[in-house]
Parts: sequence; C-alpha cells; structure tokens
Amino acid sequence: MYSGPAAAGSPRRDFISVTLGPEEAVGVGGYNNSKAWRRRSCWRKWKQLSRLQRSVILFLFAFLAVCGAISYTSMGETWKSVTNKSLDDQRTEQQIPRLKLANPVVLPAPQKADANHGDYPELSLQKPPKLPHVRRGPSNLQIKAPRRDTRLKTRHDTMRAVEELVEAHKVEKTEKSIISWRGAVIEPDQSTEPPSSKIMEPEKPSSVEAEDQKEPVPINERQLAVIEAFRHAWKGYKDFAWGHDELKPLSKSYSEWFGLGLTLIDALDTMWILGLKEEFDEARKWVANDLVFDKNVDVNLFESTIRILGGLLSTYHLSGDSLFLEKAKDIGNRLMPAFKTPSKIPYSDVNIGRGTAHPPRWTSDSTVAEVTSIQLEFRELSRLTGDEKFRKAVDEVMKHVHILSGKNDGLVPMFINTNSGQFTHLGVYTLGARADSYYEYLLKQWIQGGKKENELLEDYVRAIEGVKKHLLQRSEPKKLTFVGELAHGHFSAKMDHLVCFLPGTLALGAHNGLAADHMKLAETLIETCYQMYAQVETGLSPEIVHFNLHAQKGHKDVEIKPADRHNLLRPETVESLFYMYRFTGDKKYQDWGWEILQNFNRYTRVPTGGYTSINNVQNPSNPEPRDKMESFFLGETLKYMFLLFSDDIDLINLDRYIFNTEAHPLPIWVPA
Ligand code: DMJ
Repeated sequence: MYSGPAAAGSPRRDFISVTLGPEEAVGVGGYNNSKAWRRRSCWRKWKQLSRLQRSVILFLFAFLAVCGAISYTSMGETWKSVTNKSLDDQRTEQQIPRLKLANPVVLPAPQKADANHGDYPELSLQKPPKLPHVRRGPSNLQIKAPRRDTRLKTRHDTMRAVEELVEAHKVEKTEKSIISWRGAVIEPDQSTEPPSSKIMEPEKPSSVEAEDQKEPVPINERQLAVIEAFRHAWKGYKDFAWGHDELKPLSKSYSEWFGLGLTLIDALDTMWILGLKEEFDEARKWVANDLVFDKNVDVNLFESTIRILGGLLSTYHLSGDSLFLEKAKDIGNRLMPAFKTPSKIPYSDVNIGRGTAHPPRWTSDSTVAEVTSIQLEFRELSRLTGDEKFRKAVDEVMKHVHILSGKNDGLVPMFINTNSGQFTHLGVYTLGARADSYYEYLLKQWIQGGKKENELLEDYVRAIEGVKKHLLQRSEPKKLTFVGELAHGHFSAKMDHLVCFLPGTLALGAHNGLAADHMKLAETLIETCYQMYAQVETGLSPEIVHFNLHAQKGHKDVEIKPADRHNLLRPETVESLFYMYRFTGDKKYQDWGWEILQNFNRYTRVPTGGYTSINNVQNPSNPEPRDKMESFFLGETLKYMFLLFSDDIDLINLDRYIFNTEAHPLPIWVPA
C-alpha cells in the first residue's frame, strides 16, 4: 500500500502490503509489529486512497506479477539447460560418437539394394591411422550406414556445395571456400579372409562412410583448377562423344574401341570424388538405360577389366548404388570365357555377346602384364557376389606365374603362351609396357588381401631386388637414377613413361612395412620422372625417353627419339606424385604436379571442349594434336591430380583403399 505524501521532516516510508489470508484482530498504538496490526493499518491506508490511485496500484501490481511469472519460467529453462549441458559434456567425454552424429554425413556408405540398415547410425571405434601426415579432426571414430535417403541427400548437398564453389571461383579467383569432404573409410567388421576353397558367402559391400566427425576440409585453388579441367574435358565428351568410348575433340566426334562408353565409365568415380553431382547423375542415367553388354563385340580382357569392371566396382563402393554392382557382375560373367584355355592363362580377347574368347590373330601368346593385372577386380567381384569362380580363375594365374621358370631375379618376360602356359620371348626385361602392372599388382593384391598371401610379397620383393640389380643406372649430367631395360644381357637406357608408376608403388610398399630403401628409391625415381617433364620444351613428358649415360656438352639427361615424342595424357607420374605427397607431406610434389597440370592446359586443351593427346612434346608452337582424349585422362590423370592437391589423407585413405591400375579405388579387405 502506498502511504501517501509524508509529512515534512518525517522520513518517507513507501511500502505495499498484500493480504492473502483472512484478517486477524490487530492492536493499535506504539510500535506494534504484530501481523494483525500491520494488516489493519494497510487496509486503512488503502481505504484512504482515491479510486484512480487504487486502479494505478492494482495495474502496477498485476504488471509486476506477470513479469515475475515470465522471468521465473525463463530462468527455470536456463537453469535446466545449464544442468543438461553439463550432463552432455560428461557424455561427450565418454561417448564422443553420439554427439558427432549431429553433423551431416557426406559420403554415403555403400550397401546392397536390399541392405537393411537401422534408422540410426551405429558407431564403433577403430584403430587410429598410422599415416604420418596432415590429418584433420579426430580420427578414431567410425560411423555405420545411416539411412540411404539421408546419405544420398547429404551427398547431393555436398556436390551442390562444390558446384557453387566452382561458380564462386570463376568470379573471385582468390576467394577460398569450404566443402564438407570427409573421405571414406571401410568398416573393420567387413573384412574378408584370403582365398579359401570353401564356398564363399556373399560379402557385404565395403562400407565407404563419411567420417563426418571431422572438420570440413577446404577445397583449395589447385583442386578447383582440377575440377575446372575435368568439367572442360567432360563438356567435350558430352557434346561430341556422349556414350561412346573416346572423344575426338578436334574433329568434334568420337572413336569406338569396345563401344561401351569407356570414358563415361572410367570417369564415374572421379566425378564422385570431385563432387560433381550433376555430371554423375547424368552419367548414372546412361549406365542405367543405355549400357548394354549383350553385344557382339570383341573386348580386350585386361582393358575392359581395369577400366569397366574396376570402374563399376569402385563406383559401387563410393556411391552404394547397387546398379553399378549389377553391371559389374554382368561384365564379369561375360569376361569369364577368356579363362577357358589349355593352360588357364587367359586369352587376350573376349566376345562378350557370344561368350567366346581368342588370342590375337597373329599369336597364341598373351601379355604378362595383362594376365596378371586383372586380379584386384575379379577377387573383389568374388567377395561382393560370393561367387568364387572369379577369384579362382585369377588366383590360378598368379599361382602358375609364381612357379614359372624364365624369370631373372624376379623379373618376368613380357609374353606368356596360352597353350603351354610358358613364358615366351625370353631374355627381355622391362618395367614398362607389357610387364609394368605385373609388379604393381603383386604388391597391391598382397595389401588387398590383408598382407597374408606371402607368395605375392615374395615375388614383389624379389622383383624389386631384380630391378636394383639389373635395371637401375644413373644418367649424365644430373645423375638421375632411372629404370632401363635388359635385352639378352644388354642394358638399354630406355625408359617408358609407363615406368613412372614405380615410385608410387615403391612408396606404397614402404608405407606397408617393406624396406626403407624402397622409399629411398621411390624418392630418386620420382625426381627422374619429374625431369622427364621438366627437361622437355613443353614441360610434358614424351612416351619414351633415352637417358644419356655419358656427359656430352650441351646435352641434357633426357634424349627423345622422333617416334617417341608423343604424349597421351598419361597418369603415371602424377599418380606417383600423389603417393609421394601422401607419405612424405613434401610440398614440392604438389608443385611439380601443378606445373604438369598447367602444361596440360597450355598444350593439350581444346577450346571447344576436351583435351587432346599430342604428337610432339618438343614443339611448344605446334605440339601437333592427335585428336584423341584417352579415357584414362578422366579416370586417372585428373583424379590423381585432385588427390595430390588435397591435404586430407581421408580423401581415399590409403590404409583402406587400394587403387587398381586404372586408378579405381577398391577396398582393402582387412584395413590397417
Ligand atoms: C592405363 O590404362 C593404366 O594405367 C594401365 O595400367 C597403363 N596404361 C594406361 C595409362 O597410361
């Protein structure tokens, strides 16, 4: 109750009293602090007030009551949330995975069409990675597949983000943005044992999953330049060669090899990795509606295995889309007649419509690299389908070659006869064409199978010793270590660009526990491969170089013969640069790759879309375009470029994936 104006000189006393209960008798006079007296006194004062004064006081009272009620409620909420937050904090320390689920998943896990995943991701711990270099965010968590629709949506969101980025990049070149690439991992519980004679159960697809607990990794300028290059190449293919094997960018047409949309299939997983949603979706539609293997056409077993079967399998793993597995099964089955030979060493060619196979017209030999570089793909097909026949067929080839005579300290000849099963053309040894990927697949199969197949490892290690003993030399004047060839005891200082896969493979072996001197050799050889570009007028390597073994005034290390001065947009050096950067973190490897990309742009880019192989790497003013874009430019070269420029080791983690020889990543069955 308001007391009214106080008498002059007396202290002012303002107060309000509210009576809530029944009144009680009060006494008057002197200081009486009894409740009854105070209530009576208040009531008296209230009566003395005018109606207006009472109304104002009642209004004020009501207003204060409402305010009080509101602030009580909100304080309660605040308090509740503070209390809950501290509980959540405790949970974070004990159960980090739960909180991480709040982040969007970027890469979907693959699953079979009928896979029945729970509604919510399930989490499990994995071993921390052993890789030495840059890693973003926590690494010890793994997420199992969330629901398909959520994952696809998130993938699309990511792809859209990349598209926006590329657009933004066009406007403001220096502006940096971020996308949520999280890389992919394989679940340890989906490991597969090495070959067994038992009937295999169909294996769950490897779960390629977003590590969405990590910080988003920025896409950098160089990666954006790769995306731009890919889009330019794709534009040419789409405009002039859609659904055909290869683009002829100058004549704005196409060439056909198998008539199976080779470039499109080879490029599928690259688009996925680069985050090109629109392009990927369009290509997927073509695979779904137009890719038909029931065709009366001869295909090369090796090329169609590494590009088509490999491309479909890796795309299946990355996207989880069962369409790609179905297509992989189809082509895998159609290639099987190649193994029906007296020796079980497959023929080079198969008619995938008729189910017949044959060697080339002029010989009954097959190429050693070809028959020993189809194993990663067929073994994986067996794992996914549970059908052992694929694996049996290719394992038999490896077992046979393992015990075959005619090797020279682990080095193999280039040909093998499909009737006798014996090496032919003995005495010629190279790490280049016709033998190269034999060595690559020895190591990679051993890694794929969980490092248990000792014969593969033995053959690989012995072969590298053979390389050191017979094929290594140093050039003049720069003393570059290179891998030459041996023909009937005579050393030739000739090195194919194809050999440049070797530094990467050596580095991969060292990363997987092989001798440290493999890494040393990798470091010297990648320098040589780089010089095969740097010492040439266009900054692009020719197909073959010859090294100078003796210093001559005015001569570089690298000599090029007129017949060898073409460049087919090959990937091997960029591939090795990628491995070297992953395992060392040395930025010079990225810089070298960047130079190469710029030179591809300078000398092989066709303004109307696409890139072309060239005939003369020594003539910058006229590199003589050949009018052909090989499918591996999109399948391999640009993919390895993109990965080389990335600082995210989980962008195709090398402890979980093994790249086939066409750069299609397949899961390691027992990840490190
Ligand atoms: C690709 O098809 C593969 O990398 C193969 O192993 C070698 N040739 C080309 C690329 O140069």
